[in-house]
Amino acid sequence: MKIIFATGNKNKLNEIRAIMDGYGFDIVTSKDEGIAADPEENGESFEANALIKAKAVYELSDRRSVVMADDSGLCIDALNGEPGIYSARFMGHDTSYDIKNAELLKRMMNVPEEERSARFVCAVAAVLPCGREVTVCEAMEGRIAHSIAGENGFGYDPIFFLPEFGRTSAEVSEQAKNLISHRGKAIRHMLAVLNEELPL
Ligand code: ITT
Repeated sequence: MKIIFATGNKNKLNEIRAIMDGYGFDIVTSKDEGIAADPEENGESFEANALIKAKAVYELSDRRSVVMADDSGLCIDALNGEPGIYSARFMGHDTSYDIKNAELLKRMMNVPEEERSARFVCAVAAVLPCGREVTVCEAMEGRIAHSIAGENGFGYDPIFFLPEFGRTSAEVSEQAKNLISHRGKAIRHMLAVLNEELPL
């Protein structure tokens, strides 16, 4: 069974491929399929935006494969949930994550330890060949670190501290992150739903 994943984010795609490894799906991107869809992500939730991305590619596909999309981001409680659904667009889409992370640490400078809670959220949407839409959403809880640390992962990983590991999600291995991450949980949740829904 082929899954067309509607993402242009290579880091996400690497994680998704690793998480889905061994389930027997052939994962291709919309670009691999020659589908150029760049819908406006104007939903008000991660789920809504994931569905917008999946539906835009489904509409242009041959409707024989499952189309999936991931919408994710970092929600910081002390910043009223920001950057949230605007995580990719925060300070501009093309601004480097060194700059974005430094800015968030600055905004969190005087926030005490007990108020530094945050979570990575990941919604995964799927449109099945019959047109049925499914969305799931999962989170990984943590805290905003006091400084940037780690080279693994991507995006906001260097400032996301995992208390149970005593390090940031950019300091743990890809395998360790995928076991506990918002994306790992959401993809596995979606695969369990598909297992029920699809005539495999
Ligand atoms: P697509 O829409 O093409 O999939 P995107 O990068 O625009 O790619 P999103 O709109 O879902 O994707 O934005 C997610 C942003 O949230 C991403 O660019 C990162 O900045 C951040 N993010 C999400 N998951 C993350 C993770 O596991 N580690 C670090 N940062 C993450």
